[in-house]
Amino acid sequence: MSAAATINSSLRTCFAIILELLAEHSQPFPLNHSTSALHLSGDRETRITGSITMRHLFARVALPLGLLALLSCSLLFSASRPQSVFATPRPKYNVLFIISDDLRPELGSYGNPIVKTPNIDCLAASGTRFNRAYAQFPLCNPSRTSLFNGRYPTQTGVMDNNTYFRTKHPDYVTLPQYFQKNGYATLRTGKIFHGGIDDQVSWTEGGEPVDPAIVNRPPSPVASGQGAREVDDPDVAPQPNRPARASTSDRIVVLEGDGESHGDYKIATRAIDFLDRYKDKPFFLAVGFNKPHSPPTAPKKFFELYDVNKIMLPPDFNTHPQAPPGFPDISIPHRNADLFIGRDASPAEAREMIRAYYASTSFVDAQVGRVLDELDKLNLRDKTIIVFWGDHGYHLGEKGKWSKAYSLYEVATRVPLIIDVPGGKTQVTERTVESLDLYQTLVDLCGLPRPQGIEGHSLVPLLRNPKASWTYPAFAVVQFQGKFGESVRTERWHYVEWDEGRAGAMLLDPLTDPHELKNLASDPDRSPTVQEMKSLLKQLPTTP
Ligand SMILES: [Ca+2]
Repeated sequence: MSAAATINSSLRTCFAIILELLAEHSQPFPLNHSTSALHLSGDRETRITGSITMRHLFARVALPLGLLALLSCSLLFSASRPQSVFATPRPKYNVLFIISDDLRPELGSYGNPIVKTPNIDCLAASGTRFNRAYAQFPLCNPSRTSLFNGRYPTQTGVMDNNTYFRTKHPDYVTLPQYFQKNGYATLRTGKIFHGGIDDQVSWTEGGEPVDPAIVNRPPSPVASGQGAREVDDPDVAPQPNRPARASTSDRIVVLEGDGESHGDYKIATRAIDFLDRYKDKPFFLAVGFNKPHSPPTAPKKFFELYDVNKIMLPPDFNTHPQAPPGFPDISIPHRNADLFIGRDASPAEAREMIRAYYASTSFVDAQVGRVLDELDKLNLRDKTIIVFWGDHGYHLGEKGKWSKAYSLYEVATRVPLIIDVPGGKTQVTERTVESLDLYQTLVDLCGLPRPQGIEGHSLVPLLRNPKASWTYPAFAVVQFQGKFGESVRTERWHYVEWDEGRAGAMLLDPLTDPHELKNLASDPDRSPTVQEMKSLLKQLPTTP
């Protein structure tokens, strides 16, 4: 090795040590002070400068400066080296994106005193919990398509569980695909986009082709309004090549042991395998658990965590789905799509079903714990941004409904959302945020260039200060009975209308009416509020 090569090699080593020291003592964003000049989408030097605290001043400045002084003579000899160490790509955080299917925010960390979710609660304890996070559509495929493309369902055009977004928008760059284009290994295990509708090009490993049996299904007559009002949804009715959903979905499943035979256990096992194999590379690992989606499923030991006699029914429980007096009929579909399909739910059966949903939630929590344990074991926690998200809300007997489909009530659109960033601390924010904000947020946190054409708002300001000023409402939409329904949620109000109000509207006051039992849309005293909320709905982007 030549003298110059030896010097360059030594320099790289020394600078690597300095950068490591800086990284070790820095935080990715300034949690402990208010440096306003920090731009998370900026370069590494900006991050380091913005992260300085008094506590770490010596470690971050004095120590590296001392090492720099020792190196200064060597630097004189290296001015002509072909590649500056500063040209080294900035460190990249990994992303671990965990999804739970049909999980509403019924978690210990979200204040539920019964549900046992120690692993997710632990994650919430080291990260930021979003208390008012909302999905953009109360159905799997439209909600996930919206998030992973950073666009509203009114732009993607995906409003059912049959449509693959690339048939309408072949040019979209999905969130994992964007990370892949920026040097990440993108890894999929479990349900990320939708069952039978994966987006294979988004993944370095784990992608699957779309299933023609799913994407070639006819449009949902429930959504389009074609056919009788009570006609079955394709998800519910028997299909030529599919078993009747009523017989597969509407039941409680008890597993043996730790649930090793179940898909969700295997999804976590595959995630662990991915972590082991990709631990040395920047990765975007998406882990999509199928539970507590119907049928509620869990090992016996998780059912035993819950005394059915202590399960409370919601104050607006009904044995069958029905809009309460004073609410638009269209606000609650007459037929359930997931549980109690085409049959009444007695109070005793309802308690058993809620217990099963909780047990299924605890089962997911255990799988989350297995993945996080592996992350810790591999010492990846300090290099990995973790997102935990549910794809939409869920009715557990509220207004007699046992599903999410086509409901724009709070319980159908509100989701659990936790973001754990290395160096973070326990925080809760009450700001209204949208699932699709995660696209911008993760791009920002990882220092990637801002993509074009993406909606939503980076949540980084709220990660830095959960009480930061925030003026953005959360939108959700549905297509039901041929009518377009729109919801807008601010911190103060919740407003919904169908067919621009011609098929009904509702104004809810979350402050005084958290269970949404009283519709104020026709209250003359609330007319200014209704007008204000209607004007917010006009901000909802539509297809360009
Ligand atoms: Ca779902």
